[in-house]
Amino acid sequence: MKNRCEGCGAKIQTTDPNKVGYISSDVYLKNPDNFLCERCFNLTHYNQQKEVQIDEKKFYENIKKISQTSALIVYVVDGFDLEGTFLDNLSDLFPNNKIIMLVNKFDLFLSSTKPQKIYHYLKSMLEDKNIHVSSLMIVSSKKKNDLIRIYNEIIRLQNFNEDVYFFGMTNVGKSSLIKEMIKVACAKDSKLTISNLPSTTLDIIKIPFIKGTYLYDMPGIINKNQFTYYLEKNSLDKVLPKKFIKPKTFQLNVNQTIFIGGFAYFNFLDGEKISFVANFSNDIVIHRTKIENADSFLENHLDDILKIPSKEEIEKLGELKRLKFIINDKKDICLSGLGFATIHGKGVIEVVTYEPIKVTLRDALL
Ligand SMILES: Nc1nc2c(ncn2[C@@H]2O[C@H](COP(=O)(O)OP(=O)(O)OP(=O)(O)O)[C@@H](O)[C@H]2O)c(=O)[nH]1
Ligand SMILES: [Mg+2]
Repeated sequence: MKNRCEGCGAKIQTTDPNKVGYISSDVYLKNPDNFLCERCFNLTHYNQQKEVQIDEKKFYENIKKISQTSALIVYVVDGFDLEGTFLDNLSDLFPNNKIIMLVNKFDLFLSSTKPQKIYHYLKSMLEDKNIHVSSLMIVSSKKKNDLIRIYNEIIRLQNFNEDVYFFGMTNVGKSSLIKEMIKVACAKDSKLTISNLPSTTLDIIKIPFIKGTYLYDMPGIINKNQFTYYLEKNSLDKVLPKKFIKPKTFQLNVNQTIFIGGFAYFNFLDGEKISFVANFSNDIVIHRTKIENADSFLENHLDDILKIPSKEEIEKLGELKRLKFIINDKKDICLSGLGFATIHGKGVIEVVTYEPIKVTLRDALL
């Protein structure tokens, strides 16, 4: 019996349907060359999910081992959640390895967006945090040219014998990048499972690359500060955009509120008229109302207007928190795993969202 699922890397077993790597013995005996576990089969064909646990201790032991080799690290972040998927401790994890940093999902930005803006923003973020990478690229796993550029960069930096590890938080697109890159650049197919469910890849998957070296797809680091961690399939399908995001602009007066579905609301507490640009998935309802109605609005109109998240998801998200931001120029307020609002003007904004969610203020990216 080959012992790993080629979709998620879990150890294949035929005994417990509730544990990872399960294939029924019937299916296994009928087709012993099919090395997709039941969960990957369902994710690929029906997009059904089953809750899983990653073995974090083993994950960090693996990182330690990799950091003691001269492997090349391809570190992936999500361009639409830069702050939420950026790892401040990257240099501690891989102090001696060469690192290619990929900012993925650039296709979600309007076609007029200049990649240089994101490039310069990240360059200074890396400098501020004293993190050194060998190269920084703005890419999309959906763009053939980008996949070839990534391949060429790997070849340029990979010395004789060195393996390549794709690393980053869950859902940033590591498996998609590997799968598409080897298809385009090496004409090879892989069975890697891709889904919008966090923790699709469960264990390290080894894929033959060039000149006897290997590419490794790693499980993503779990991020409990991101909305996606708390969402089920229906909401994930709406929150994670499949195509580019159409920014929605509002002119806001003081004492008005903007709801981002039932995920968060922005109260405009003080200041002169501001412009508010919502950069969130096109399937999330953006709704304006009066501040005086805001707190009750969430409770009263979750089902008929705001739609998502569901009551069960809200229960998992826990208590609401309130954060005040003073805006005096052009700033983004980012909600991890959801998107960001760009605010032009001067004023005080209160963001109300759930306790675990990371909220960051930055100079406007675009
Ligand atoms: N728009 C867009 N979506 C992408 C891109 N790359 C990946 N995705 C989507 O992002 C989601 C996660 O992709 P995966 O490749 O499974 O991500 P991962 O980093 O391997 O995730 P884990 O295995 O959970 O750590 C899927 O819904 C993909 O279709 C991209 O370049 N653009
Ligand atoms: Mg994966």
